[in-house]
Amino acid sequence: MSVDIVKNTGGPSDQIELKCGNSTCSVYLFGATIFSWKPDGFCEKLWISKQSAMDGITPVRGGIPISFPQFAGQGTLPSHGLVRQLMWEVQSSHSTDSSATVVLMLCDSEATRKSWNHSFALLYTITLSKMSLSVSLSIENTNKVDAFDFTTCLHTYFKTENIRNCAISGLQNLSYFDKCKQIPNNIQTDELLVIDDSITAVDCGNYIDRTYDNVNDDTSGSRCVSLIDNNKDSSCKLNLNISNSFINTVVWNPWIEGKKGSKGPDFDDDGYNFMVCIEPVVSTTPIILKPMCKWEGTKVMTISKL
Ligand code: TA6
Repeated sequence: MSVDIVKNTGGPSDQIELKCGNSTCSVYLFGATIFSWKPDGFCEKLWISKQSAMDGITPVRGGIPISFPQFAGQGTLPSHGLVRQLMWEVQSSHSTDSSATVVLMLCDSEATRKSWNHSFALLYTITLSKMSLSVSLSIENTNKVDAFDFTTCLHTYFKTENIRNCAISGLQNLSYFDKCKQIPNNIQTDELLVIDDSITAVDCGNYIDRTYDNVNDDTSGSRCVSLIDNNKDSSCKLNLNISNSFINTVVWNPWIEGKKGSKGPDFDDDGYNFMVCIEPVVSTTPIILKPMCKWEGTKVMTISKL
């Protein structure tokens, strides 16, 4: 198993290559954005827009960008906060017989304090095993006096051959805020969420943008949401084990109009066919982090054949 740093890649930054047997995972230091995950025997599992600027300034459109200290437009900062467009550093790396791990780090700087005047240290631990990819975000308030609050997200874009042939399980009976229609307190009655042409786009143009409230399973400390991909070439089941510290799950697909043309110049016009975002999020109730305290959220993605 190995962890390599590849310099001058032509992408937005140097990148980290994790290898575990025939499974691979690639990460840009820019935004600590994981942009490729190819588990042994499967095709690429993360979607990247062909229009993504990759200029080291604009957040990568696809993969797994990180939102912090603000989820989406819930505040005065740019959409999804500050850290998906900053350069992270490698803090450490190691490998064992069955996994390869890199820990990336980002602390506050003069630039971040100009927009958000707080002290923080983020550690992002990425571990590739043969059939799984684990990501863990630790957020520390490094100020000895002041608390801060934050929202956050691991904005995961999954790739599929055709979204119409996919289903998402693990959301039944959960309440959700419908961000497209701005309607709170909906309940998902269906066991499976299928994203297809049967629901027409609503006014805001987004087809589906739901923020689910999770029901904590106190016995295990986590919950499972699954993406079942019934396509021929991308066929698989992806189990997402998400720690309860992420109090929300977001499902997003902009569909035809949501990110077309000037609404999303870095989003392929036909991209909605090939992606869905399933995101562990803290959105509805910000976390208040006391001085010198830490918060941690983890997602383990495990793949299997259908
Ligand atoms: O997580 C879903 C969401 O907040 C959507 O509302 C949508 O706007 C999306 O993220 C993308 O945001 P971005 O700032 O990357 O265009």
